[in-house]
Amino acid sequence: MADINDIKTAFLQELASAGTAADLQQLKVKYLGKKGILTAKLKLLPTIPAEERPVYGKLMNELKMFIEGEIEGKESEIRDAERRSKIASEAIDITLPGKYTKPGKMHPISTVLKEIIDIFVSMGFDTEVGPEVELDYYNFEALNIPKDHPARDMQDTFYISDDVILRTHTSPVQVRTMERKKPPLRFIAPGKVYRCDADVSHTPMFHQVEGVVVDADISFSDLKGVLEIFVHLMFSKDTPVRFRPSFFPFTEPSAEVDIGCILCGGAGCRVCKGTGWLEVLGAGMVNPRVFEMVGYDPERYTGFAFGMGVERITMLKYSIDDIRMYYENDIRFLRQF
Ligand code: 2NL
Repeated sequence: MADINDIKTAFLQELASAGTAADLQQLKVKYLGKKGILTAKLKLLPTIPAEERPVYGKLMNELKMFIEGEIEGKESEIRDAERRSKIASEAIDITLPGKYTKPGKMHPISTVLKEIIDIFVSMGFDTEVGPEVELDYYNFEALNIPKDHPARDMQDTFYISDDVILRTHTSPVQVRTMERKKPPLRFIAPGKVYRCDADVSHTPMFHQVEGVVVDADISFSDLKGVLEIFVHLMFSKDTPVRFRPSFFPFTEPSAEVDIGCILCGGAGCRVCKGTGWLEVLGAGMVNPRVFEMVGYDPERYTGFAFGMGVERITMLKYSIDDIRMYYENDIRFLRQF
């Protein structure tokens, strides 16, 4: 009987110092295994006097169950501790501040270009695009721009070869589209254009939107109506608009479109150079020579066309006084819009 207590005491001591699952496994083998201490004791049962056997057997059984229970209890204790330490080591501090990624922004030119396109689309215009590297024919010849015109000078145009250039306006898109499609037509041609020029008011690449409407009986009053609506949607509906006579080889008659200065309200300031007016568009009735070049009958069709610089419109809308800021990609400039 004393044996049983000794075994129990020894077991409890060893259990107390067991710290890992492996330690427990060893204990299990040592006490309960086939060659374990309890098994060895049970094997001695037949040598015990018959009257003591049931009591001894019962105590041995209780000890076995006790050891099994203790080991199981310790096992789940170790499992819990392991789980807790795993969770603790993998813990994420959700109170740490995140890494801030500055969101991107639309470039002011893109914003205004989109606004211009949206306004014309709302008036039923389609959008057409074409090549930026263009034939002299589409950029000049078909637009009735004569060989000795200053725009054709090496000083003003980027030449790739004698007859290949970087387009200086988006008009060649209109010529190409008119060659492809028959009237009635109503579309704009937005895009990049190139001129050999660089100072406070010129960059070698800039953006234009040109538009054209062709049908039987299109008149100058159609031109005035559409461009007035454009100005009122682009700036504000009480912006004054005026048409001044002008000249372009591809339109006749031609006009410059001015709006009342949006900075001084017409009183006269530095931006409008004291005139109270700002030039925002060029326009006119399509020259019959252009219709002939694209194979339209000038007796049957008339049309109006217009063109504007996106950088200039953006400059006026956001009061930007140096056009070169657009393409320096200075984040302090871009972040303002
Ligand atoms: C301006 C003036 C203009 C056009 C562009 C055009 C195109 C064809 C036929 C006739 Cl295919 N005209 N375009 C007409 C008048 C003015 O642009 O100041 N642009 C920035």
